[in-house]
Amino acid sequence: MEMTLRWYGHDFDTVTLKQIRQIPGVTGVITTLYDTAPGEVWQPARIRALKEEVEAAGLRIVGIESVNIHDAIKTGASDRDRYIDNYIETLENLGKEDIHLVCYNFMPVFDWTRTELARIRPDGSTVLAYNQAAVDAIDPEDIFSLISKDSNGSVLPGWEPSRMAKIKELFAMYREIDDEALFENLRYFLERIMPVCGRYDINMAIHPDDPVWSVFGLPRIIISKKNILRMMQMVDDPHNGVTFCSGSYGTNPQNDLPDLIRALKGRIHFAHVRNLKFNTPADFEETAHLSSDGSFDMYAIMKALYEIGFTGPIRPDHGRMIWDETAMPGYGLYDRALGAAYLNGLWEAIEKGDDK
Ligand code: DNO
Repeated sequence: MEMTLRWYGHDFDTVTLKQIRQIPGVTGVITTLYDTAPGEVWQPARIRALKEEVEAAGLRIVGIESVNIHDAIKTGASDRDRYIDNYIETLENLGKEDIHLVCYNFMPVFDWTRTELARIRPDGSTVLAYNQAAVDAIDPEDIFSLISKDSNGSVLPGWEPSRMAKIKELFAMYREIDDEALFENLRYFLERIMPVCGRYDINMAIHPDDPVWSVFGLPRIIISKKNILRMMQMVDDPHNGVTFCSGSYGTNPQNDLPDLIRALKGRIHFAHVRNLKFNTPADFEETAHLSSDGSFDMYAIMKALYEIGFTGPIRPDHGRMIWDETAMPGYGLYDRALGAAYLNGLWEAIEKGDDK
C-alpha cells in the first residue's frame, strides 16, 4: 500500500506540496489538470510540467483523479467517438510520462452529491453531509446555489460553475438514458480504451456513484457488488478496475465493505478510505477517519485490503474542516493528515500482527 494525498494543483489547492511532503508516510500525490474540460486532450507539456513540479517537492505522481468523461460518451451521443479518441490520446500522453493510474467516474450530470458542505459537528468541526429530504425538496437546478455558498471560494470537483450553467441541457441529454443504456455506453467506452491501457499499462479505476442511489431520477450504476462485478465482467481486462471508496459504497449500509473488498481482489487499483456517520438511514455526515467517530469499522476495512494483498495507492478521503482552516470542503490539510496518520497506524498494526 502506498499512502497518498489528493492535490488539485497550485492554482486551485490551498494545500502545498511542501505540506504534503511533511505528512509522515505520504510519498505521492493523486492529482489532475483541474482546468481541463471533459473531452479535452491533455497536452504533453502540461503533464510534464505537473510531474516536474511534484517531483521537485520530493513526491511523485501516483495517479490522476480524474480524467473526466464527456457527457457525449456517457449518453452514447453520435459524436462520442471523437471524445473517446481524445480520451485515448490523453491516456497515451499520461502513459508516456510514466503515469499508470486513472480514476474516473460514470455518474450522469452530478459527480458526488451533498446537501451541506459545512454541517457543524459536536466538536465544532464542519463536514459535508447528505439529507434525502433536502434533495427531495429541491429542484436540481438549485442545488448548486444551495451548496456553493459554503465552498470557501473553491471550485468543487464535478461542480464547476461552467458545467452547472448548462444543467438544463445536461438533464435533457440524459432524458432517454436508463441504467441499461448507461451500462452499455460504459462498455463501449471501456472496450475502446482497453488496448491503449494495455499498451501503456494504465489501470482504470472507476469511482462509485456517491451516494449509491439515483438522485433526481438520474440513472446510477456503480452502486453495489452486483453491479461492479457486472461492470468488470462485461470488459474482462485487468486494467478495467475500480476505486474502492468506503465513503461512497458505504452510503448504502447494505454494502458490506470488507466483503466488497474481498470480492474485488486483484481489481482494486486505488482506495479512498474514510468514515461516515448515519444519523438516520436518510441522513449521513462525514466524520473523522477514526472508527469510533462514525459508523464504519475502519480496522476491518484496512484489514480486508491487507488480506487481499492490496499494494496500490490509498488516500485518506474527505476530512473535516478543523483548527480554523479555510480550504475546499473535504480537502483541507489538517484532518486529511490526521486521516493518513491513522490509516498508516492501522496498517502497521495489521502488518506486524500478521508476522507473529
Ligand atoms: C469527491 C471525489 C469524487 C471523485 C470522482 C472521480 O470528493 O471522491 O469527485 O474524485 O468521482 O472521478
